[in-house]
Parts: sequence; structure tokens; C-alpha cells
Amino acid sequence: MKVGLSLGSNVGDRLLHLQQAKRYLLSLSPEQWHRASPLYETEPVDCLPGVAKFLNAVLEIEFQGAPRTLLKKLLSYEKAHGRDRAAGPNAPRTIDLDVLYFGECEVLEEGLVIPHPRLAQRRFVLLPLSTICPDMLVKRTARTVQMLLRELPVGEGDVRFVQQEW
Ligand code: PH2
Ligand code: MG
Ligand code: MG
Repeated sequence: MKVGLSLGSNVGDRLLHLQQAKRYLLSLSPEQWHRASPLYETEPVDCLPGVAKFLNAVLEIEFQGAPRTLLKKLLSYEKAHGRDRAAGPNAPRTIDLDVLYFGECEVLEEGLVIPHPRLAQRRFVLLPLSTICPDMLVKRTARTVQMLLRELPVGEGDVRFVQQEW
């Protein structure tokens, strides 16, 4: 299954955190098959005032297990890399790994909703995603990634291109 993942960090060496997570995620994909967006620096969305900006990117890999299996791997990776879940839902984090889509699967379970429930509102996800799959239809929205991006209110969460390779 082709799986879209969002990577974000706003604590410590943000680029290093994203690079290390990328290496791990590629190791889950046969022959490390992947597509990667560029890297962006983004305004925090729905966070407490004054928190540091994020680095965000999106990665598509091939994953051959179940969505739950992948989720468990992501959560244990986050935990092993300094993510403090007790700090609250949108607290600053070393690394956040979210499943955006999982092939054509729709999942609505405790702790796992696919496609990601806030994907359609977030420029820090839609803009990177539009660089790898602008024409992908996002389930439950009847829109493509590109359409969702164009429909975002202006001024919502500034996103600045940093570099192509990371
Ligand atoms: N993640 C959040 C909440 N807000 N804002 C930005 N810019 N980037 C993120 O990755 C992010 C966020 C919850 O996971
Ligand atoms: Mg997140
Ligand atoms: Mg998360």
C-alpha cells in the first residue's frame, strides 16, 4: 500500500530529527521506495502562543502491513526519539509522525483515523503533499489535494520553502 506520512518537529535540532525519521521510515519500505516533498518551515497551528516554528515535510512510502501495525511503529519511534506524550496534544515535540493516507483505506477507530482528520485544513500538510500528489482525491472531501490547498483561507498558517533535499 502507498502510505502518506507527515513529519514535523519544533524542538531541538529539527532538521536532524526529520532526517533521522526519514531514514527510519524508508527502512519500512521495500527497497526504500519513497517520494519526498521538500522541507518547509511553518507557523505553529493550534499551539500555545510563542512556541517555536516547525519544520514539516511529507513522505510517501510503500508499507506492506496493516494500518495499526504502522501506527504502533510510528508511536514507538516517536517515544524512542524524545517525544513526550504527557506534554499534551499540540505541545512542542522532537518528532511527530502522522499517517495522512493509507492506499485507499478508510479507518475510523479509537486513536487512528485515516485519512487524517485535519489534513484538509492544514497548509503545512497540503502544500508539501501537493508537491508529490496534487491530483490525489482525498476521501471524505471529494476534493484533490490541489483543490483543498486552493480553498484554504488566505493567511492560514504561513508555510515557507526551505530546501528541496533533506
Ligand atoms: N502539528 C500539530 C499542531 N500544529 N503546526 C505546524 N506548523 N506543524 C505541525 O506539524 C503541527 C502544527 C499537531 O500535530
Ligand atoms: Mg500531528
Ligand atoms: Mg501525531
